Amino acid sequence: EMKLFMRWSLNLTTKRSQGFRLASFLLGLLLPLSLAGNNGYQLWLNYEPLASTVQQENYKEAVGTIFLKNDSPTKAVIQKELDLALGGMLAYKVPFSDQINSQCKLLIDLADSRSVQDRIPSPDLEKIEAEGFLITRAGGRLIITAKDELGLLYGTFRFIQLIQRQASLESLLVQDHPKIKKRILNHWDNLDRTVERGYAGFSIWNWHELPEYIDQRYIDYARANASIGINGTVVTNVNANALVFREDYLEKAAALADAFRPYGIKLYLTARFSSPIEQGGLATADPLDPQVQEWWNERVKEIYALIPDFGGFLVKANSEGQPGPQQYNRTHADGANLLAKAVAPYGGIVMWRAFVYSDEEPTDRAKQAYDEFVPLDGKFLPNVLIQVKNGPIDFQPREPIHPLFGAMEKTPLMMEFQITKEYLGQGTHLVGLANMYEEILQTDTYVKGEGSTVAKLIDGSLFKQELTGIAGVANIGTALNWTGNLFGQADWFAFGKFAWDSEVSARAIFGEWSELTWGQRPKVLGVSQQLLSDSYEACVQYMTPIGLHHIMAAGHHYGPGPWVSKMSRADWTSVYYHKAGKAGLGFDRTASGSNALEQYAAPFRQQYEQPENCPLPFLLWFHHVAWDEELSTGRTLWEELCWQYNEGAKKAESFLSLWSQLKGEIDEERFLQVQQHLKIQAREAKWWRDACLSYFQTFSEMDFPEGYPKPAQELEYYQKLSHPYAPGIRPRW
Ligand code: GCW
Repeated sequence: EMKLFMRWSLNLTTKRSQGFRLASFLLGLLLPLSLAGNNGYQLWLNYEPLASTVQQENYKEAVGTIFLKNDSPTKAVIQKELDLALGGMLAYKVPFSDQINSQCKLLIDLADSRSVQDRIPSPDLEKIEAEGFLITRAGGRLIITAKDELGLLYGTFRFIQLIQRQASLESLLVQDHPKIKKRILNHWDNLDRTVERGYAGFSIWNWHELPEYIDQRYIDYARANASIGINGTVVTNVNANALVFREDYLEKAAALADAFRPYGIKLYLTARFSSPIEQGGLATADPLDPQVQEWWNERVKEIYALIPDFGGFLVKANSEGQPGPQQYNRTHADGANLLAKAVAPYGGIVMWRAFVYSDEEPTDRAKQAYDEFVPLDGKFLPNVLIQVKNGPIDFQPREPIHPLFGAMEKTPLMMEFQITKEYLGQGTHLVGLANMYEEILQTDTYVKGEGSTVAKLIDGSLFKQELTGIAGVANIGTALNWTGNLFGQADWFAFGKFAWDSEVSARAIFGEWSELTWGQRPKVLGVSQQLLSDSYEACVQYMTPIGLHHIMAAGHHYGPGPWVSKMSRADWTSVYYHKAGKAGLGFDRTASGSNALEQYAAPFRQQYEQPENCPLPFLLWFHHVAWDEELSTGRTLWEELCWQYNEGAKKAESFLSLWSQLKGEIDEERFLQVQQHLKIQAREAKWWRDACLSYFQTFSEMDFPEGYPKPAQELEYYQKLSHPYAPGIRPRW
């Protein structure tokens, strides 16, 4: 009911009247927006002057003097942000007042204050939720109110965004709140400033100069995150370093936490499970050992003395060589509860990752996390969340949902998405990830009947869970524009939007990001949105169509490597996953194969069980299919593979021409950033196509169908390419 009301009121209020649109369009022609330099540093907080002075005047009048009692750090940043935003967009040095006078047209105050209670009926105020806000009009004034300061900050950012998008402020009514409690970025940042799977330069955390030197980046990072509702950050890599628990490093972490606090962003750290040995000099890290427990309790006490609102720990244990409780014959629950117990008195949480698989285990890697964790359901303390990657393997371009979603009714599961594009073109490809997030979130697990979507599981509504969370592995670095690839900003933005509301649509996000980033330029908006909407599918097509997965080059994961067959463990090779042979291609995960499918609910299973009915995007994920088998498209598997790879490569090419139309329409700097990357993307898409088709052809032994270009080089050429310094891997690898 609430939702309906919200949707309706948003529609009503952000819709611009025809006249208003026409006027701004005409004015836009007369006064072209400044095409001055813009390196992308401002992100979507792009407060460049509005094109029309008439509009500027209208907004100035609507705002007047702002009533705001600047009596807390968060209110101080609210004032600062408004000053910056309105100063930029309206060229207006906005006056603030801590008394309501006749000039005050915008009131910003908490819902329990007189100023608000006198003006808004209490039933309306009661409906406001934690961290949520109400923007409304009463007695000729605009009011932004909330039950907590964070809600006020979020409401203010929303208000600023309405002006950025040039929405009408008449009859304004927006009521909103986040549906997920812990909305967290995960930085895979090492203390030496390298970033694992980072493609945007080095880590923005300058540990060496902390705690004294507070880089403006930390503040701008906090602003950007708060503007989309992110309320937590794990600043260290899950492949963790125990050094962070040394006193000097904790002081550095505390300085970051201080910088983030006014923006409502809590700091979290990764906990290396063997820290009691490495930092504490103990002989063991056994979770049931009293000395080990004591060591953690002491660390936690020390941390909270420095960071009173410390969020808690994120842990990768017994996974890819990381230490963990299983070394001591203890379970993941024993490990998680050790830390959970330590932080519980302070309100902290533990996010324990389910990304585990063992090379000693003969079963399909896709099944292992489920096998490991489902028996532990009910054994975790209430402040533990299990953090689960969206799919069962590892952030592949496309994966079905992880079978753990819906399988642990007594344990809150957190979604882990990757924002950095380790397997989706890394720094150079434009891929609108919101489509992938949406696909995953809207997938039905069927565990409580039809409509049991992942979105509903994650926001706690499916199993009526109180503690809810979502994490995104950040794509942020020291690059001038933060994300290296400028459109990577849209992925960061999208993550925040889904974290706020897991039911939002990718389409809406693309529109919103584009408007906030480029301003009201219809042609630019059209191109930006089209690129964002079409690029995910294109990338899947030129990398891993029809359900292929894990066929990238080894180690750095840059580029194709379907031939990878010799690694220290079989489940790191490509051949383990595609199983190409003379008979066909694909991984049989039905009852005749690994039966990974059995881990899903029956109605889910039924969709994929029969190769004839299995949706094409997941065919080779679940089935081994003969090369000459005719598919639902009327093409044989081999023809379909050729078709998909060529489609993808063609689309990548078309992205470049589409974008090139914008020359002169936006600032040269951002235009070139995007154009140059799109050139690389188009070339790399062909590389993927040619390398993969040449390789698979050695098994299909079939000719390329009529009309497709032959690979530019022999297979051997692609196999020999080497990129020893491709970014994103830790030096010690
Ligand atoms: O995607 C893989 C990456 C590793 C990463 C691991 C994980 C942090 O290749 O670099 O390690 O997943 O998620 O733990």
